[in-house]
Amino acid sequence: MNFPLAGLFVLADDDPRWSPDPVAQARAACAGGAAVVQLRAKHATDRVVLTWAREIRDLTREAGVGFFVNDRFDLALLAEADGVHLGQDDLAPDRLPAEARSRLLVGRSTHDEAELARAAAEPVDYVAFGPVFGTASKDSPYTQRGLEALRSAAARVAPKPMIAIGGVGEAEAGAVAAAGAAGFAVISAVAGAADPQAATRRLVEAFGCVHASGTTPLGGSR
Ligand code: 3NM
Repeated sequence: MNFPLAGLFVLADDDPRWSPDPVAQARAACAGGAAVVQLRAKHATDRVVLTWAREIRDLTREAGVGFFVNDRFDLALLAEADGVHLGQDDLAPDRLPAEARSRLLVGRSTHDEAELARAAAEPVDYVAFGPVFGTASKDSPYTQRGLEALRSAAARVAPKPMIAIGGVGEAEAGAVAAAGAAGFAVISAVAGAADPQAATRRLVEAFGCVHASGTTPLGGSR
């Protein structure tokens, strides 16, 4: 597996508000040129999540797209995902068992200065920061952080890649790239789009245009 920890991360989300299910979201993301798909399942049973994860593993592998499972290293291992994305309420990255640490890349969510400082020192491969523009897709206690906070967050965790999250759409992608994010993660901009594949492609283009003209995204591969 070789993919950048940069560019567009599409969260395949199981909230019932979305009409495509997570596997359909992931399929559209792959066809539209996403770098990474993250399965974010907050509603389904483990058994269903593992079935989705295995299907998404197959189609991301086929497309050369990275695959992360949110929150759960055990399901990530069982599905042979590339990585696990850990929120602040999940296990701390240094508590993962050795097998998970050797087989999985690790992403970490952050929302404030203290979490950024910890994440910079943690054994993680990329850091997400948000909500940059606020979000309606998650019950978040945090106010919108804004582009200046994103810029200093990216500098704070460098050389780890910074992934912006929260309210990022086609109109915001260029500004997020200009603020120094290596990539960005979305739910509603793809899951809520009339045509998720076309929306993915437009997001990739909107972000890539800025990087092509200047900054190089920090990337990782394994
Ligand atoms: N995490 P949308 S915001 C899953 O700030 C998630 O940590 C966030 O969805 C954070 O692209 C968020 O629809 C939801 O705003 C992102």
